[in-house]
Amino acid sequence: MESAIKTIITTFLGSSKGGENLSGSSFQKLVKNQLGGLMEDTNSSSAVKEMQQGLDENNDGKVSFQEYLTLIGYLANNMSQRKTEGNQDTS
Ligand SMILES: [Ca+2]
Repeated sequence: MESAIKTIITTFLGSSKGGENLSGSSFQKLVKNQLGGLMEDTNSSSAVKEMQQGLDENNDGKVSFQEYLTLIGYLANNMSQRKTEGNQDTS
């Protein structure tokens, strides 16, 4: 559990180069490289951009750590629902 939380943080900081926000292109790269197995359309720049706009609560064009956690929470929720339904995801 601790290592999972650390991974969430280091993945963000690695992509933001230690900054507080991910730029649009950093977010594209993170989603494509790290979340391709969990999400569809990660190779579509326009789909990822749309997702980024959905997460961008303060509309500054960047993804803050808080906004990034919204995505993680959404993905975790999705995965948990799939497991509850009995469709075990082998990835
Ligand atoms: Ca933002």
